[in-house]
Amino acid sequence: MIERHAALARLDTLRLHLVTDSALCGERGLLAVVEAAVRGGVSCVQLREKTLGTRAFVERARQLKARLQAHGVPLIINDRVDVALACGADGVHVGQGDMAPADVRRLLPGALIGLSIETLEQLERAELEAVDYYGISPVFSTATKTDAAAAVGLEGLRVMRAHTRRPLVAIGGIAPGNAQAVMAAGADGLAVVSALCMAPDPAEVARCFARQLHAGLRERAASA
Ligand code: TZP
Ligand code: MG
Repeated sequence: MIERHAALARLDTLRLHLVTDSALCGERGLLAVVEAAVRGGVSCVQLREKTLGTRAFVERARQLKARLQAHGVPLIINDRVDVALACGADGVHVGQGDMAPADVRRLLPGALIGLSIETLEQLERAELEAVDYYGISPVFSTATKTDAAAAVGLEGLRVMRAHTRRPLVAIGGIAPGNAQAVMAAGADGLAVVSALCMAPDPAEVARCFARQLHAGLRERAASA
């Protein structure tokens, strides 16, 4: 029973990720966008910095960790286990070419570990690894990640759902208009970059995502 409660708590955490892109946040800055998105219901934040030097990355991660801790929202670091260790992050998200999940687990035994999955073969291999959730990537085409793989679409997501019991977090082209369909197709959570970072009102857009996401979960439960 305790394990089931832990699993449910983890699902709540994974529901709505804000994945950051500081350039897309514009002049108001990353922290203001994060604060607003958290007010609107974002359940975790993944700090993704592709160009920042290591020292600046750690400083930003520490700052963000302090803000998020005050709201009880976990911080996940994209790619960089060293940065996660330095700032005391709650998790790490790695891609297929990053540190292997088993090594991340050795370095950060208690961390939430996410792994990007682009194909069914990758998913089948990952089932043997110590991973907490899969980032299904990309579900739709996106201009935000220029080297993203081919989009798997809703059908690809359904196929992946049928192959694993692990939580699936959909990323790539996720917007309020498709959030319900993505959840109904089998996602357990949504990870969003541009629709939140570029939103004039990130709190309102996060609320909208939360409504659509729960509608998708109800739709899935009704058809089960
Ligand atoms: N990984 C796969 S797609 C993507 C990442 C980081 C970018 C998603 O950005 P957006 O703006 O939500 O489509
Ligand atoms: Mg990566």
